[in-house]
Amino acid sequence: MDQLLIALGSNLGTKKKNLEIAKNLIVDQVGKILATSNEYITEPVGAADQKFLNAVILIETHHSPLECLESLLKIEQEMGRVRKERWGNRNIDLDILLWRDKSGAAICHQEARLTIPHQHMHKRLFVLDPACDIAPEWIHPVLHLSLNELRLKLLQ
Ligand code: A4P
Ligand code: MG
Repeated sequence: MDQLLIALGSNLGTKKKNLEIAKNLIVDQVGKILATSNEYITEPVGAADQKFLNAVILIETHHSPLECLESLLKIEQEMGRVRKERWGNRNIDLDILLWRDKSGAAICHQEARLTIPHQHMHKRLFVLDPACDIAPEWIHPVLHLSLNELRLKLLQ
């Protein structure tokens, strides 16, 4: 089966609960969770002004990258709709970071609605810290460095 890394982030509402709900929906709609990182409280990067809770999970799936993206967008929408009425903001972000086919080869995907590897992942400690908990040796197929090497570069 194919494997993928998914980054989860929440900065609104009950953040820990949001990650739990998202993980349960991912199990229902995308595939089995093989590994879960620690959860990190992180300073907001960019426009957001509230701290985030970030994590990364390793999933195995029968679905294609685009099918998984559709499921993740649907989950965001399902969760967002509830929050929207209450908080007027989105409370969950689900991004596909990296993809491996059944032979373990890294798969790249390049189009407007889906870019794999995720285009900002190598610049973000809030992604690389949790990713390195569970997949430090995975290679970024464009930069040809492991996630651990990318993380160390950012820490320099
Ligand atoms: N899309 C393309 N490639 C992908 C991919 N690999 N995975 C498209 C998921 N989606 C992908 O995403 C917009 C569109 O990107 C999707 O419709 C999909 O077709 P979005 O999640 O709706 O929009 P967004 O959240 O505004 O953009 P993005 O890029 O996910 O936001 P960022 O840049 O990730 O910023 N600070 C901390 N500490 N922790 C965080 O988690 N997150 C953000 C969100 C800002 N600051 C943060 C954090
Ligand atoms: Mg996103």
